[in-house]
Amino acid sequence: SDVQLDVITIFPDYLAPLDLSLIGKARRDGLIDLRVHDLREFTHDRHRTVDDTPYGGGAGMVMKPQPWSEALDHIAVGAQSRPILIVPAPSGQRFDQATARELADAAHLVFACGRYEGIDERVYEYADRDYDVRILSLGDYVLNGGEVAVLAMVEAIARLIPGVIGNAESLVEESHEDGLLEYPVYTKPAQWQGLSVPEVLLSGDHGRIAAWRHQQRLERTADRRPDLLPAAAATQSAELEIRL
Ligand code: 6GU
Repeated sequence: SDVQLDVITIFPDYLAPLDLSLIGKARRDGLIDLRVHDLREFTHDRHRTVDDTPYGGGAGMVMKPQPWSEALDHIAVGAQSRPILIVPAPSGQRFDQATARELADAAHLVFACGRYEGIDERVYEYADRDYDVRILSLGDYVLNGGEVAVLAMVEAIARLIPGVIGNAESLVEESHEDGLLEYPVYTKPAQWQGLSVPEVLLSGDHGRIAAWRHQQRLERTADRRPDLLPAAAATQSAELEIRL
């Protein structure tokens, strides 16, 4: 695999969790080459300025284009293939499991973390020369900057890269892979605090268990995420057609 991931940020410490757990292990094993770049290293003034006031007025500050162009050039020189530039922003297209799957197949992803009111719009046009640019949003709420969104996106993408997760089987039975939410799970003891594990799970009848779990997934999805049901139904009829 050996995928290259670069993150450009003014808060490199925000990305420290990427040293931990499965992603940290994948980096140490050489499956993922992840580098975090401090945008301020690409400034040239004494105060290492990355922002300025917006033309046309308005609230807040805008990220200056110059440090961004130099950081993007630094990463693009000698890139083995045309990288994808991901800019996390609430104004972007939705990042979902299908997006994660698509991006997990890429050889080189670069994440540009914006802060303040955003990045000077010309940076997107400039980046078009060397990058496939994607503006992506986690959902309809506002974070202070792209860093936390990058943590979520990198985790969603990296765990789909072959070798990063030991048990590849655990990937297929998950929420959002076939459009339905997961079934409820239980472990020992069978009785706890006066609460029982559903009898069917103790029956040893694998056919009944599979049917029960599928029914639970349908009920749970209808209850919590009814918006997912049309797409899930489409996936199920497509799977049925393949089997026929
Ligand atoms: Cl991807 N970035 C930021 N800054 N805020 C967000 C977001 C992304 N997704 C939802 N809110």
